[in-house]
Amino acid sequence: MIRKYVNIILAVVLFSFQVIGAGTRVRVNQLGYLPEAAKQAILISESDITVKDFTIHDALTNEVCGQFNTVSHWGEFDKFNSNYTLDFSVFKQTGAFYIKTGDTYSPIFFINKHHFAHTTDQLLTYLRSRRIGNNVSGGWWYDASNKNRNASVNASVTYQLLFAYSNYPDIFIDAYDLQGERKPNGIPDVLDEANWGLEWLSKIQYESTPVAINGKLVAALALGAQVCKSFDTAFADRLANKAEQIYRYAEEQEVVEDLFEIIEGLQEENWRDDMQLAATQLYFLTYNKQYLKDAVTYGTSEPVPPWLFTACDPALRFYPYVNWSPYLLLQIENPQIKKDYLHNIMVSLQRARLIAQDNPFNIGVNFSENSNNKIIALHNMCLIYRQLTNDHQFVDLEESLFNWIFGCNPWGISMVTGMPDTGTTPSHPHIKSYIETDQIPVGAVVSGAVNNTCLKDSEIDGLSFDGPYERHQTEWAVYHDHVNDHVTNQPNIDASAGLIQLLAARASSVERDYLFNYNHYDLGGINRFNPDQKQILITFTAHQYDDGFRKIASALKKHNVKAAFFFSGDFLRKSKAKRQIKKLKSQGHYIGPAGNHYFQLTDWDKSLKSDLNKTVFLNDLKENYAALKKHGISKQQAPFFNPPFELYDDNISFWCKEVGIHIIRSTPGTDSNLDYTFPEMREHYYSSRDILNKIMQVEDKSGLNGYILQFNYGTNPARKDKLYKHLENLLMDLKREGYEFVDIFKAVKLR
Ligand SMILES: [Ca+2]
Ligand SMILES: [Ca+2]
Repeated sequence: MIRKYVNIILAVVLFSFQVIGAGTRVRVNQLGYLPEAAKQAILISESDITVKDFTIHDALTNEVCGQFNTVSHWGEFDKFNSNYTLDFSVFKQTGAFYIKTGDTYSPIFFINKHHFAHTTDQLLTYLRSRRIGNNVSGGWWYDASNKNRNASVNASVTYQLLFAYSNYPDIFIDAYDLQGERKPNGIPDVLDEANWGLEWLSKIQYESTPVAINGKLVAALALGAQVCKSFDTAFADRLANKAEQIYRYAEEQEVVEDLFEIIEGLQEENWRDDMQLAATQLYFLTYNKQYLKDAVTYGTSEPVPPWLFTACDPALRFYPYVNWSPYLLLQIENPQIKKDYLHNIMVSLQRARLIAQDNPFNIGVNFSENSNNKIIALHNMCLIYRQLTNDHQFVDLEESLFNWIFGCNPWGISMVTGMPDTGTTPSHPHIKSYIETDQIPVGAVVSGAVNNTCLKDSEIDGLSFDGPYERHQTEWAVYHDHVNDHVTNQPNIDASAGLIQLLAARASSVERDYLFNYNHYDLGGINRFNPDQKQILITFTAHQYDDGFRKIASALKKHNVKAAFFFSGDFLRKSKAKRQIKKLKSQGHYIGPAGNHYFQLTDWDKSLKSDLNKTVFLNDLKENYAALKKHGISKQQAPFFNPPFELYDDNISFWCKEVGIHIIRSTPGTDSNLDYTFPEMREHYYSSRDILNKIMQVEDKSGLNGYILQFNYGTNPARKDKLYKHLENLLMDLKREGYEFVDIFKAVKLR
């Protein structure tokens, strides 16, 4: 017994005396981790420190959710004297969390696969916002700071969209049409966007276009023909003919250009990679053996991506950053070709791993221009390799590259504007819309960090920058969130297109049913769910009164309805609440928070109460969760919050989102929640008959699909005509009309 006691004291002493020095930061992937994935955070410190363990806490309640000693010391790196990897792969809870070690805290991060469900839509929205011209004469996507046409980048973006779709056809939604209008057209939006690219690319004067671009045109058009076949045969045929026509021209062209090697003014110096992909896509389109032969011949000159073997290559010297041909050829039934390409891919990824071993962030690229494009490209190479071979040896590299993009980097910044909306993201990007109007579009990937040596003599060399990120610059990697830095902080569409593939892979782990968010939102709170389903969610709220308990519980039981109950902290602390909540829990109902003291959060005009701020609000909510905990209900089980009087604003929704909570309220229009009124309120009084009639009127007129009907759990004794006495009949009537009553998780599909 004594020994055990001593051990406990030692453990406490060790933990509390763990000294964390100045300039210590824990970097995480702020967008989030998949529950089943490998999960790592990186600790960097300018001081010489020892880290042995860390804890993971719920972002709102601060409760310890896990304690870990899975810490590995990386050693010194550049100006950071201490670097550690904190591994929490075994932690699979879902929600919003932070890491704490000593007195250092990480930013908040999320673990939840559904977090990835709609990220590709956001990136497509960004691309849509880059459209210019029209698709009759040929519209294109422009990049960050000028509206020039760039056929090379447009072809690569188009190809990447088509490639992402062909790998993950099920995850893309249909909310927009070809013109980019918000109108579903039966075609996944990623293909509408690809179509925008294909229209222009198919009209380009290829006779006056360099071979490197013509190769890209062929690859995009041929893949477009393959993918679009099932949507529009005529369009697909047109693309296929054009692809072969350009290919025949480009084949002749290469012989001439080979003598000159690099055309004046063209930044890109490799073209056989483009012709290899062109030939490969034509082979998969036509199964003409000559194309396969061509692909193999072109491939011999560039077996691996050159940028993995160079230090300071200019942005587009080796473009595009991934040549998918080797990965596609891995799939054909020819043992020699298979083996050759497998070797080449392994050489590329092993080279990347060697680079990654030299830095604590495990990043396998050299920091030359457009490093984020390369990081995303390498990630996608690891991913596709793993999927094709089932060899998982590069999965750590894959996750580290993904983590870097979303904040696991020296600066702790996500490299994508506005993603996640709760995170630290570029706030001064070098992009025209921000420079001219202060607007930052969501989903723009900035070009990324560059090695200090490569920056020498660049246009930003010699400019002085200040701000919180400067402390984290190293010789290895320099990044400025500054509008004047067009080298590291200028978004580019190529990287955003590549990121679609990355996020599509994560989104594909989400069940199809959950991919499409049909919820309706008001000020960031859910006020209706899928209107295409004949389903209703029944909710109750309680603070002061509980007289409805018996009737409500029995009506719900009788009709086997799983409802959602929102209780204030004051209610939960009452002694009689215990028995009621036990019963409701045993019947399978959801029980969640309604505000600790049920204080009004905003005025009726939705302006925030003057004494309310984020800390006050979150502390109040925390107290409500503490009261729920006493009834054995954790925050994890209760992520939906129904604000007092259903009053809230955008700020409150955002604060909730940051700590992993969703606001939900009733669907306006049925007056169901007016059952608290009593006759003394005169013209503001609503009898049960009034309310029930109104509900059935709405049903009759437009249906109640996806409606959230909210009632009061108890009401003022002055109201004698209690609506809950009619609940059983109401449920029966609605059932008779064909409605299904669903529980809150099934209704809003956010978990
Ligand atoms: Ca569409
Ligand atoms: Ca090229």
